[in-house]
Formats: sequence, C-alpha cells, structure tokens
Amino acid sequence: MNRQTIELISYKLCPYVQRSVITLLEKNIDFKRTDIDLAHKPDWFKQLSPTGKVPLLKLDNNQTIFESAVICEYLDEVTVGSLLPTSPEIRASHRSWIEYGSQTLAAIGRYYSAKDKTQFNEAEQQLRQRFETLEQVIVGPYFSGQDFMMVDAVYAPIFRYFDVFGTSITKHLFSGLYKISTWREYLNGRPSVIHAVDDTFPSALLEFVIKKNSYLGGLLQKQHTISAI
Ligand SMILES: N[C@@H](CCC(=O)N[C@@H](CS)C(=O)NCC(=O)O)C(=O)O
Repeated sequence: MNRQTIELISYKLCPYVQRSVITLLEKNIDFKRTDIDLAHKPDWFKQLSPTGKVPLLKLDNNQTIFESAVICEYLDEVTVGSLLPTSPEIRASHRSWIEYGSQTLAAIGRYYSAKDKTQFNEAEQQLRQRFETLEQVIVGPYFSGQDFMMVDAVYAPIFRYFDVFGTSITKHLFSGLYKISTWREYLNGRPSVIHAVDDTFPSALLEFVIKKNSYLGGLLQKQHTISAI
C-alpha cells in the first residue's frame, strides 16, 4: 500500500504505538512517524486527538483514527492479507487476547511504579499469574502457530519491557514458561518488532523507570551502577 502521507503520531516509549508500528511494517505500509513529548503536548495534537493519547493515525484526507486496536484493525482491513484469523470464533478469541494484552500493560505499569518491596512483590505475582495463564493458550512458536498475527504485534512490546529490565531482575516472572520463552525469541527476531523502536529505546526506558523512584527503579539503578563500574 502506497500512502506516503499516512502519519502516525507517536511517543518513543509507548507500547500502544509499537503495536501500530509493527502492524504498519508487517503490512508494508509507507508512513511517517511523528514523535511528540507527552509531557508537553503540542497544541496541534490537542486539537486533533479527542483522548490526548497516542497513537493517533492521520490519514491523507486529514481524517484521524485513535485507539491502537482500532488503528491496527483499520490498517489490516485496507491492505492485502490479514493478521486476524478468518473464523469469526477464532478472530473473536484473538481480540480477547489482545484485550488481555492491554490489561497486562496496565499490570506492567503497576510493576514498574510499585513504591516498596511489598507492592512490588504483589505486582510481580499478578504479572506472573497473567503469564502463566498465557502460557496455557499459546500454540507456538507464535501465539497461534507458525504465522505472525495481530495478537503477536500486541505482545512484542509487552515482552520488550523485560528484555530491557534484564533477566536477573525478571527471571521469577518467566521461569518454566517455555512457550513464552520461545515466543519471545521469535518476536525479537522479527524485523517489524526490531524496527518498532530506535536504538535509544532501552536507555530511555531505564531512565523513565529510574526517575519514578519506584522499587524497580532502585533495582535497575543499582544494577546499572554495578555494571558501569
Ligand atoms: N487505549 C489507548 C491507550 C493509549 C495510551 O495510553 N497512550 C499513552 C502513552 S503509552 C498516552 O498517550 N498517554 C498520554 C495521556 O494519557 O495523557 C490505545 O490503545 O491507543
């Protein structure tokens, strides 16, 4: 699809943006990415976005589409092939797991924002339960088998957090979850997933979490101080 003027208004660290970028790349859509600073939203963005959130897709007729799940489905519909299954039941099931992915992002927010060890352990346990549940439904190597689907685009940014936080801190979350482990490897080898962020993403994410003064921020700071010595 050759829509030179399609524009994705984005924020560097946003996992919802990443799922949209992965979909754009998987579907070979030309697009322009415009990153904004969410702490200082430009006036033009406030006027365009009903929710004030990214991603926001601006089409060449100036129409805008918001909400990442809707953006991904739109991109899928207007291009050849589909990242959603053909059977209505299985398609609905993928949408359910996409929603589960969005709820998991909220749980990740609680994990990296937890202020003390007790809150952190609780958030870690909740995340672990989510991943155990997911482990039961994955076919492998991708979510539903050999083909990369929209649901895979949703989980790649989820797992990227833990790649950045590192295995020594996050090993309790994934130990013994072999299907997830293989899934992560496949996702990390996918060009669309690799190119959904730039090289500065890991350091920017670490800085973001460390600045939160959270329990995880403290662990990350210690880990990086030690590795810098
Ligand atoms: N449900 C939305 C969530 C998007 C979202 O939460 N975006 C965050 C950045 S990751 C945002 O724009 N936050 C700015 C704000 O809430 O003011 C979607 O799927 O697009």
